[in-house]
Amino acid sequence: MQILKFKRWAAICLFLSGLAHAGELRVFVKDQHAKPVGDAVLLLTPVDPSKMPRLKPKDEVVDQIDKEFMPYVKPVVAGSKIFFPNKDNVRHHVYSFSPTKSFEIQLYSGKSAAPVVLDKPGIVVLGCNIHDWMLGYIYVADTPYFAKSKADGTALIEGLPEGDYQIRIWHPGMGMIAGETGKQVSINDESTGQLNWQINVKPVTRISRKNSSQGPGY
Ligand SMILES: [Cu+2]
Repeated sequence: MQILKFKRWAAICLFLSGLAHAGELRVFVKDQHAKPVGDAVLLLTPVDPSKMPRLKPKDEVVDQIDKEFMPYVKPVVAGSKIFFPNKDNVRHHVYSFSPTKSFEIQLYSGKSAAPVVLDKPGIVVLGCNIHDWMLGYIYVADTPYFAKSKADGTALIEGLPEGDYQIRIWHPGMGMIAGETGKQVSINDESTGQLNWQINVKPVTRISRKNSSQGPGY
């Protein structure tokens, strides 16, 4: 009886400590030339499907600034509402023809448009009918455990309960595949896991059109 009580107490302590300290994983993303890769999305899925928490959709923002989508790559959890505020003093006509979600919205300067709900996991490619160079990506994740790599190639996925995870990576230079998989990681509450990942990406050239020659109104 005494042992049983102790075990239950130990189990409660373990549960509480699990809540207090979640694990984290730092991933270093490099390309085929060993250069750091920014804008890569890292996603972790518990190997045991019963450990997958319910997704909590959020309100997210993809801005239009200087005739570009900001950020260029935006990972969001499935079900999230995406707002497209227009910070430019010109009009934009944002569209997606992606199977994940197809939509078109007219964005007038200073007016807010209705948000778009992205409930299906996958990739949404954003374009603009007025500025044909404008290109952006929304990665709609089917897991709450994700992060995007910074320009130095590092991504930190936080708030991970201890356990085993399948990890995926996606980058615009990998095209429309859902992500490269195959790696499994074990997360420990007490330490930060480290993982190096080298991916093959096609070069993505982005030219700033901040001072585009097109006149006002465009
Ligand atoms: Cu535009």
